[in-house]
Amino acid sequence: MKKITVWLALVALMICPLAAMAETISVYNWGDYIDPVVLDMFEEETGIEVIYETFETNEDMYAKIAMGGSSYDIIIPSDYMIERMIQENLLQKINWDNVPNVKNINPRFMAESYDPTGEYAVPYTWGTMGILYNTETVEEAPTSWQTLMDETYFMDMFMLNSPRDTLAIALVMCGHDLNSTNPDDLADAKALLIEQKPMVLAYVVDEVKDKMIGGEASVALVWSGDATYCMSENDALDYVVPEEGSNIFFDSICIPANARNVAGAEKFIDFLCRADIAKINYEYVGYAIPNDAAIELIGEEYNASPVNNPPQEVLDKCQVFKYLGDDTQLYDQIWTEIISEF
Ligand code: SPD
Repeated sequence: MKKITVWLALVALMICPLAAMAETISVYNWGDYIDPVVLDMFEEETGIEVIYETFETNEDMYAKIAMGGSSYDIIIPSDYMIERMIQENLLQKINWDNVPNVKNINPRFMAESYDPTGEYAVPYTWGTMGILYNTETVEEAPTSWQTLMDETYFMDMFMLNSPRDTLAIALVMCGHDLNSTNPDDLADAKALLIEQKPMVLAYVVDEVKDKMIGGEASVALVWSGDATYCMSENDALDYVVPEEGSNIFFDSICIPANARNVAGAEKFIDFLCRADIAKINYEYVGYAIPNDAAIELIGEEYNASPVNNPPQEVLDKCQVFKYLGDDTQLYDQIWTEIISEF
């Protein structure tokens, strides 16, 4: 018995320091934005353990990183937030020598306006904002954002609990630019969202999917990838980008300036850019991807999706969000007032 105890103690001593030294990377991503199988495969292939956390909006993610108390090796922000984080030195340049699979990314997605030199961000997904609607309860397919002000859908609609997105659509509904920083435009958008608020069942992010699939409301403001997922689960659901135009977004993989395991982060980015992995991930996440090699593997099924392949005339009416500098505070303040208004 004594011998066994000594052996166990020796084995524990040998294992513990090794466990303490095990390589890890910490990943901070949107909810429902990676196939868990992909994380398992990465851990198995590389021996690097992934510590995974999620956020719901760019603003939540930014607040956590800018506060400085936490360190992540990988984050996946959207365009305007990448622009902000580059300006505030919160991101580091990527060493492309360590990410050979970046060759799979279509060059037209690289060096977008938010990362003009193409040094900080690896495009991961892209999409539009639009209206997801239930064809069983919505008589005519919506064509305008004004559907979201239609009293027919009183307490029968969901809006995004995301300041930049929801305010942008309110700006468009008021006939203003979705990147406007004019206080009068924003006052119009605020008034419209306050008028709309009694009709809104809830301001939600990822929860919108189960709720719309379950038929809890007729219409919802959603991102296209979530619409794709919902439509695959409930045949009665359809998606439209209204005729007034919308936002087109690009979510990209970045390495924060204070990352602890840059080499591990680069391996992870390279893994995500691999065609077979990007295909697996696309099939789970549902968002349009910039990875040409993966799209080729997916085949016809990819091009068949009108949600992820909007016609050029729709894309022509969509704009990318810009970082708005100090005016961002005005957005935050207005959003807080809308959400707390009774
Ligand atoms: N389930 C999370 C989806 C994340 C989509 N990002 C959208 C960014 C819009 N600015």
